[in-house]
Amino acid sequence: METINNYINGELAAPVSGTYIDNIEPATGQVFSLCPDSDERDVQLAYAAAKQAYPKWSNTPLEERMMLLMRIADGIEKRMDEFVAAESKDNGKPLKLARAVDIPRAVSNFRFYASAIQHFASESHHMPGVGINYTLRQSIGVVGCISPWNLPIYLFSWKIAPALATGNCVVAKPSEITPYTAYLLSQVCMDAGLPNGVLNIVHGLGTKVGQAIVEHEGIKAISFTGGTETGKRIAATAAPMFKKLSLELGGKNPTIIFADCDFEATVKQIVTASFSNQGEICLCGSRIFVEKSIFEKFRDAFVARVKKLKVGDPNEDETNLGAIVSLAHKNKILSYIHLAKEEGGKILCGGSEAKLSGRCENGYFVEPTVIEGLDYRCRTNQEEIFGPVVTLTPFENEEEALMMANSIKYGLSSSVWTNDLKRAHRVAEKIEAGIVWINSWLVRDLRTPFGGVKASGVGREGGWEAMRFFTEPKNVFIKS
Ligand code: TXE
Repeated sequence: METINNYINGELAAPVSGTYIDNIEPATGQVFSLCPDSDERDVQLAYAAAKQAYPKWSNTPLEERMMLLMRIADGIEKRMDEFVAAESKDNGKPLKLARAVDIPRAVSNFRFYASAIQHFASESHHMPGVGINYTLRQSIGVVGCISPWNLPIYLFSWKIAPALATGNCVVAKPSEITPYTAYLLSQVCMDAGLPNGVLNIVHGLGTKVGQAIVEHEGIKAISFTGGTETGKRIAATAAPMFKKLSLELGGKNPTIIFADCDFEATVKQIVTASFSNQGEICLCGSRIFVEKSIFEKFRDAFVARVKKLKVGDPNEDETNLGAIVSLAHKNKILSYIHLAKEEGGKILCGGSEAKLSGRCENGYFVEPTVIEGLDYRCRTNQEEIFGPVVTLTPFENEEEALMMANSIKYGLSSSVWTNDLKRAHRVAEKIEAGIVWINSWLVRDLRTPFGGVKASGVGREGGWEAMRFFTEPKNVFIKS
């Protein structure tokens, strides 16, 4: 069985404890590799290596940093098949999704920030007759990057790439549930010639490794993506230590469909927006609000399409939904379907786990589930399920749609479907979310700010936002 190792000071290393956690393939329920069960001792080694590497790395010419990040991107691309297979095996997502989305986006994360550092500018403010202020944007030092299991290498690289580009050294922790592609990344970094200690990857549990990173006095900034409860815990630890924090947390995103939408195209895209990656994307739309005049027509067309989705072996081409990431998460999703029934919801399709045969007979699969008849205030409609479960709710008019959409503690993303341009702008302005897609979903422009409001987090990733997060502004005034 393959054993994953930490990547510390440029080398692969066993955890100090010598113990490992089973890494399970969710499609089969079988252990396929072992993940280090690291602890604060490994974090300390990683920190020491990062601290030592920092003076040189932060003074490395931008062009050299750029070349190294480009080489990492090339290295992932060269091993595309391996990354795709590992991402799918670790997470349960269809192989074709990992090939179309996760791995290409990880490659472009490195390329984007490699190029961005060449163009990152800082401001100057002239005070006529008095002097000039200019702002230095300097790297922070050693920073921590902690990422989740739903888009493993894609989100991991989205943090690491801007942190390294801006001259920081990194102690990073991928999710213990999906560690494999981060392990492949450490091999790619070694091949690319990334100097020792610049990036360190410590595998293990959130409560041990994650907590140790957050608590470490020398780690000055934390970029985290994961659950809202974990985010709260991290903030409670890091805020009194005055660490810089970027928290990308959960979502319960509204999809608002007006009667004047392009009906067929909308139905098709909403199926994708609801069930991609088994609904395990923080940006998936899980509360679908439909204008009353087309509610029945939409419901029937939507459910007919959802019923055609195939839950299957992630390795098969015709599979639309693969496995749920873990047994615990599958049980959590099923418990919410149970709750929806108790709350008076009517299951229009799905509603239980999917039983597969052969290789996947012990895997964790859930049918895509559509529920109607629930009050927008009930728990099913207010709490993050993070699986292939959506609710349908009719609305009378724009005001009601907005009221229901905003009636929630989360505010990550949203989508609005209409051909009325004025209404699209109006609704986009009033919706309480960090991202609004109009007649589209999951379109990514790496230059734009990404993140949520309310319980969906603080801070932004993407583009210049991430470059600003990973640098400290220092104003210098020169008297004229
Ligand atoms: O995530 P965790 P979990 C949501 C989703 C899911 C719920 C819980 O609703 O059901 O969160 O998922 C590390 N200090 N999202 O429990 O625990 C952990 O090891 C520092 C939304 O699996 O938040 C992992 O690397 N780190 C989300 C990372 O945090 C800690 C994606 C995320 O795991 C830690 C995933 C601690 N005390 C789940 N405890 C999104 N926004 O995309 C854990 N970790």
